[in-house]
Amino acid sequence: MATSLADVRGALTMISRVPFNAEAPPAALAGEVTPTPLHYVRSNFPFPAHDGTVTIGGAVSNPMTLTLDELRLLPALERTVTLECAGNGRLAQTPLPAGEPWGRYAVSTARWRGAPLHQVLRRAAPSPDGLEVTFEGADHGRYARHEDISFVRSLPLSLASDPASDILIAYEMNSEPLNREHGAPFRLIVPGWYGMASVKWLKRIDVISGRYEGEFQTNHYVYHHADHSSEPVTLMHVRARITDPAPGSAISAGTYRVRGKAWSGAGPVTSVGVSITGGGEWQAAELEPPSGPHHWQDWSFEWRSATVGRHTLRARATDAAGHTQPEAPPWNRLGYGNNAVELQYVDVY
Ligand SMILES: Nc1nc2c(c(=O)[nH]1)N[C@H]1C(S)=C(S)[C@@H](COP(=O)(O)O)O[C@H]1N2
Ligand SMILES: [Mo]
Repeated sequence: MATSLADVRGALTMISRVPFNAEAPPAALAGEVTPTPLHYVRSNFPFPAHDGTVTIGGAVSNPMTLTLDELRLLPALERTVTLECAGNGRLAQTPLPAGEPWGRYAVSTARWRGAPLHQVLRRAAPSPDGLEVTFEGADHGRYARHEDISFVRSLPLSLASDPASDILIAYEMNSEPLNREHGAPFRLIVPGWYGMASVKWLKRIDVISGRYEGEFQTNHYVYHHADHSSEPVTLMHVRARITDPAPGSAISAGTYRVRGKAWSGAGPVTSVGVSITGGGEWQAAELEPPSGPHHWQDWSFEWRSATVGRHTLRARATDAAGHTQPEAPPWNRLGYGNNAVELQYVDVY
């Protein structure tokens, strides 16, 4: 079933109409994969026109322009990937930073199919002094102090040409041709990274021999910390979410199996702790092994003898890199990367 913009707008919570930004409903996190109409949408500019080709150039010895059909001729790779906007959770930061007022649902998971980026790059034959690769979307417009810029991001050439990074030029999402809001006819998918790296409506790929310093690389999508240090936004921070009981729900007294999701851009989640008291006391949840390298994991916790009254549930994940979640939202000027432990209170009857 193809999804029209009207369907999408009905299922999602609108953040802004033009450019179209919309948050997923809690149901987006219910299953292994988020149904396409429930997948959050983030765009910096109005949806663009696209001529159906992508050009690979810059410091390469074999520049080329490829159509969708030509991309489809390359061996296809399919990967299930959790995508989270770096601004997810911004509303919980204090003082509130500028930027789209995302609540907690700018996160979703989809099955992407496309051409492996490393194969496309290999055919173009990057020159030995190549350092980074820039990816340009067809979307553009007025932004910050710029009259008219397009959405461009870069990645290190070493990462872009590494088969193990699983970076795709994706043309299918959940077994259907990519739709307009998610980047038709094709987009980049960079597993493990916050969503800004996954450039939609991909139009140009250029190998460059220096560092890319465009607006969306060195001004936006940068952590400007309170101490004035800064660093680029890259991998998704480790995070757990309670999905059941749902926010604001009431349950009956007794035993209840609490369920949730957990994810991290830095390798699998290795443990999830649940607290039902506030103030600490983390008890180990049962964590499902990842069913793929790049998507969220299920966890559950047997909550015994829930007594009548209000209870405070929290979940905290730790990943393979040893990172865990902070208790308080980390503040930075543009409000990125908030992975603080979330509180969900539940009324028991
Ligand atoms: N061309 C283009 N690609 C883009 C963006 C954009 O504004 N323009 N936004 C990025 C951001 S910030 C995110 S979080 C993801 C969101 O992808 P989705 O809309 O498919 O969920 O797209 C990324 N790719
Ligand atoms: Mo984003």
